[in-house]
Amino acid sequence: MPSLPKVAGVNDGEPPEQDIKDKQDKIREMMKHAWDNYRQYSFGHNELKPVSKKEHSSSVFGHSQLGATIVDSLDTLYIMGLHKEFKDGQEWIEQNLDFDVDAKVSVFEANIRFIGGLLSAYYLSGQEIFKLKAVQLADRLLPAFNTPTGIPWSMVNLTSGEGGTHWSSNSVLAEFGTLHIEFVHLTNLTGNPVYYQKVMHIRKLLAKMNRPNGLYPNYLNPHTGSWGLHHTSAGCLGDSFYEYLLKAWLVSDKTDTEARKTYDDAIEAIERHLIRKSDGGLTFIGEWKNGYLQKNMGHLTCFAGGMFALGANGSPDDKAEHYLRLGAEIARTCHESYDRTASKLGPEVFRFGGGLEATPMDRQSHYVLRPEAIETYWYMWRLTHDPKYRRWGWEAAQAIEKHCRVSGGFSGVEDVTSLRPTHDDVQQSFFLSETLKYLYLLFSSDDLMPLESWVFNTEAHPLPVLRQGAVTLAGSQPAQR
Ligand code: DMJ
Repeated sequence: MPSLPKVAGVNDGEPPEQDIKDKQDKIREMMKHAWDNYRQYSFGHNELKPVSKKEHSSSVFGHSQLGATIVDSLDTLYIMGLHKEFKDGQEWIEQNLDFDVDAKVSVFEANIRFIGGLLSAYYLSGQEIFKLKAVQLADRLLPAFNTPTGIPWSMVNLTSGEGGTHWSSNSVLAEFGTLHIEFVHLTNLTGNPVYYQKVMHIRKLLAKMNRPNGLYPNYLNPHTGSWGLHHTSAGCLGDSFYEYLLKAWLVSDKTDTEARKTYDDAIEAIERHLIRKSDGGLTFIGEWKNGYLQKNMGHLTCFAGGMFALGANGSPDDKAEHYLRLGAEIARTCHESYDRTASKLGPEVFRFGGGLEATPMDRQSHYVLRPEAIETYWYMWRLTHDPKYRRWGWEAAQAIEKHCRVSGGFSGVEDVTSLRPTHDDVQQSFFLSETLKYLYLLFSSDDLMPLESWVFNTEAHPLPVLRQGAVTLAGSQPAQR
């Protein structure tokens, strides 16, 4: 891995070991506070309302009660050594988790939170129940792929198998493009080729399609197989599609070179059309709409700093240094989006141009406990050991503690520009699965979940690298349609 040039004073002055340990302990305590309150007020429901102290669920889970926070939290609890809490979660799953519910759920969310969470808990703990439940759920998602193109519906009813989309007739790139690493693992674990065939079919279909300006639009019609609006994003609606191209290569022990090539081509086009430098020198990733670049960057897009850095090693034409630097620049921009607000929390969307520099966008100044900036700090820390990433992560942790902590858990806030922001009364399950896990790992040594051995899915659930690729996949062919 290439290293960034050292700037005097930047890589010096790392805090003593005890200080790092204290920070890690503090993050574990935050996890316990989030979990204990969920346990007390909402156990078995999907999420918690930490101010009202009662259950919460969002439309992505349909009208189900599937314990999303339990499944999303298991591996974080395990990694943090919170074994009693892990056991409690495991018992709930053994006794209550039943996917035979008449509810239309998001295929993407079911995959990244539930299948990812269960597989990760299985690999960490070795408990068969998690594998069993992951396979049960995957089999209930399979009817979503019964479309004329094989591009899955966004939503599927877990009992009837009836499919549907969220709001238009299209499926979403970041949704049908974020199934690969979990599905490859499912085939590898079960020997059943069907999961692998489904995701390889999506890949093959995309490879045949025309890409306007080399870009992948965010919407694809699962009936006709044509693109919807020519909007491209490395954030909302696009993000984890790109992430999973890279991670498909990583999880295959770098044998899936087709995935790597597709990733390299995709980010080359993203860089050409979507990435710019602001007047003040901040590198940002905008949104491409019908040939125009909108100079807005979403909090979701902040994950891309980590992705560029993670993909640096193995990039073509000796561009490793370039991508590591690009990752560092995105990390800096996202840090600025936090640092320039009164609360020191980052807004949902921030703007550039016309004198604006990472300025919260109107009506988009909320913070919903998202992980992406911290995720990028963690990857940058692991890949460069520049102590500023630990500093930035700690700043974010302190701001979360100050503005989001309530007696009943942690809540998102309505306006990061306020010194006393109003709470939105939702403790998102990804706060426990991602935000706190990445913070904890930021203050751990590199041998806890080493990047050479684990690939984190887009919900921060670690899956092991399949050494020499997926051996049981050798005879698998793309699905016949
Ligand atoms: C998570 O559910 C996943 O990271 C997903 O890919 C997009 N964003 C949320 C958290 O912000």
